[in-house]
Amino acid sequence: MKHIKLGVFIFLLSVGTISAQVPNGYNLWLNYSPQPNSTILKEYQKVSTSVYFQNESDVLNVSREELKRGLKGMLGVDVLFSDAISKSNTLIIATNNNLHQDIQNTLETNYKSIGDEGFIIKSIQFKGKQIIVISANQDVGILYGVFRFLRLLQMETDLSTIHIIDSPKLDLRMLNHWDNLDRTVERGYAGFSLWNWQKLPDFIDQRYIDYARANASIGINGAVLNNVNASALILTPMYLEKVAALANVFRPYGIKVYLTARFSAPIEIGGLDTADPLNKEVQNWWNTMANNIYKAIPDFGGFLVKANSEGQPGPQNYNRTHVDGANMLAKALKPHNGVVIWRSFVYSEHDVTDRAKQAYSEFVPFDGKFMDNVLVQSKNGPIDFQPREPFHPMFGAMPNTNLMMEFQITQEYLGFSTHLVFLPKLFEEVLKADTYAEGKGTTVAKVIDGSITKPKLTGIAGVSNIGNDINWTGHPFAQANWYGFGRLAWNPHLSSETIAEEWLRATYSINSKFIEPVKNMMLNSREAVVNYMNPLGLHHLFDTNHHYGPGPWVSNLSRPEWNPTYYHKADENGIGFNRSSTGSNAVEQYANEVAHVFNIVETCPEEYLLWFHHVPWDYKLKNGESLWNGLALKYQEGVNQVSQMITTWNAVKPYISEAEYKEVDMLLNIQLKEAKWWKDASLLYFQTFSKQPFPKDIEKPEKSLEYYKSLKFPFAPGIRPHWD
Ligand code: GCW
Repeated sequence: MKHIKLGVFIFLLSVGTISAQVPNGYNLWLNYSPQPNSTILKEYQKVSTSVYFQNESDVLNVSREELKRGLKGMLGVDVLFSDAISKSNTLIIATNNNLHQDIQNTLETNYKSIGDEGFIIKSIQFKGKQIIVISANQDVGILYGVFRFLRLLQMETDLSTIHIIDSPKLDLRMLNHWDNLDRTVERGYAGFSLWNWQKLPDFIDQRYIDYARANASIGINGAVLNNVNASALILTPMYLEKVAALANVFRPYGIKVYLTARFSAPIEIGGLDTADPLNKEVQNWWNTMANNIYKAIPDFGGFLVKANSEGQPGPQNYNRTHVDGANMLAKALKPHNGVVIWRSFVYSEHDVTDRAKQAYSEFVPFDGKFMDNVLVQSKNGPIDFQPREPFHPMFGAMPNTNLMMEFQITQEYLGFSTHLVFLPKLFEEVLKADTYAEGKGTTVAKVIDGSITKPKLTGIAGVSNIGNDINWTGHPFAQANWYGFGRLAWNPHLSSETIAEEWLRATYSINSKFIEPVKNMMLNSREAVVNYMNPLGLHHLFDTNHHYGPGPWVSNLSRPEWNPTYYHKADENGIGFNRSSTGSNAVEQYANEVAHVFNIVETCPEEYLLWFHHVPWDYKLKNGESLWNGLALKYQEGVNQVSQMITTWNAVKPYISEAEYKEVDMLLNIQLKEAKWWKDASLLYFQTFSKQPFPKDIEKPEKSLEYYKSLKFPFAPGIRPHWD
């Protein structure tokens, strides 16, 4: 954020000047700040003296423009492009069929292994001198190769012996926008939707292009434009024309558009009186719909569907199954190579057992029944994007299905865009979890990247945290969550530490005195939010509907599983949801090795203790504390961790601008206030059951339980406001 294009967006009207002090953040991790080290600078400048860049498609054009922009920013050079490969070239960028045979031979690359989207970056000897070649099978591989090359410069990588062969591990790497047609964003905390439907298709906002650049830079190749709680109107000709305009913008960046399909659309916009998937007219209606969409958008990605979930229509309305519904749409898309992404996020108020078991119970029996252009998209955990959940037992349990991961990048349950929480830490924890489905080492990452069961299609989706705030994500550090999601979508085996380091260098500063402490702060931030909101496996204690702040006392909602009391089950004996074999037996949905560990209170990892067990208040934790004291201390630890984040941020003040410092400092102080609110409200409430005093290290609550219960937020962001 240091080297912003001043004056583009920010007018300080009151003083009539443009301030260099205002952090903008618009450029994300694509700042391309000048390289300060003169030795490195010279080295890099040498490499970019004469560049051959194959130039015959839109994809290659935007890649070339990006290279120009990056080298200008970082090295201060206007790149000299040559028309043909020649002796003078220092950098050659071309697909394999455009490379001389002798260069191909020197590259010694197995082009087959990198597929359509992979690339190679290699330093070779060519006509007696050392040059760098970026090559790929397809233009989109060049696009990704160029972005990687620019990142290598941002990371100050030594290029003299560079040899990178890389390709994405997953086929579909998608953002899911929960954006409504009125531009509100469900669970969005960074302003309104980017998509200006009213001005589309004729007005192309520069932000659409910069959005596509940012996504391409991390390898995201699909965007679902609208909310899974869908309006059928998006499928009408007027909107499809607008969608096509966005698809045209995104195409050169390797990004396909997808839409959510409301299952009842044949009734709502098609004039039919049913949406029964086995009805011929309904099937024809969807076939015609698909034909029309592909006429307007030849590379349309497909449909994402939320069906029979939280009141959305679906095949079960007609006594049909998820398979009937998904396969009907899949048949319509199949001739066009489109896919159906069918969500497994289902639960019913009529199932009295345990919400955590329902997706598995409904979907696993259908393993092998979905068409091969259907992907089943499952959330990372069995409840709903909580600060911590054990991995979803569906991972590993559907070996004959294209099973894809859904993470939430927007912080519905992790402090909105006010709290600094580095989510790649959470994503990594899930991806590294061992399902034992095919024996030890069957991590979730290996399940979704297809390396074990070899599904036809693999994928991952992140619910976007992007809005029209100048810095895109509200909190400047929330950009790291978009970035990190993309990096893990490309390679789910990456470490969160690598991602934090990359992002910090590209975004803020390459000074290690800044990076080291701030990186640690980021890496610890996820545990902090778990501690001050939902420690020891507690979950879903959020206030009703908007999910802003604590509401563990809420018990009056119409559906039992919407009430926090359903999840914590606190009483005079103890607290926690018994999902062991003596309770709901949700543990049995995991492979034996995992189930066994979760099932026994002594072996269950303490971070999942109250997820799987109802535990007495005087139960002894591993650190010797009673459950009550230990729980209280965890809440306090979370608050202390936020104080520590503030201390860290103060210490790195010399390495950033005053405005950059101030922006995050203010946010961290709100986070501290809200962390205390969570601690005080939760502990005062749980104390009514434990009936025990707080241990001595607990800071005294600032207000009474009644006060916390009385708080109301009808205009909290992320929902359509209303007075209850
Ligand atoms: O987390 C819940 C949210 C809903 C969301 C739903 C889902 C889009 O509270 O706002 O609806 O999950 O994932 O479908």
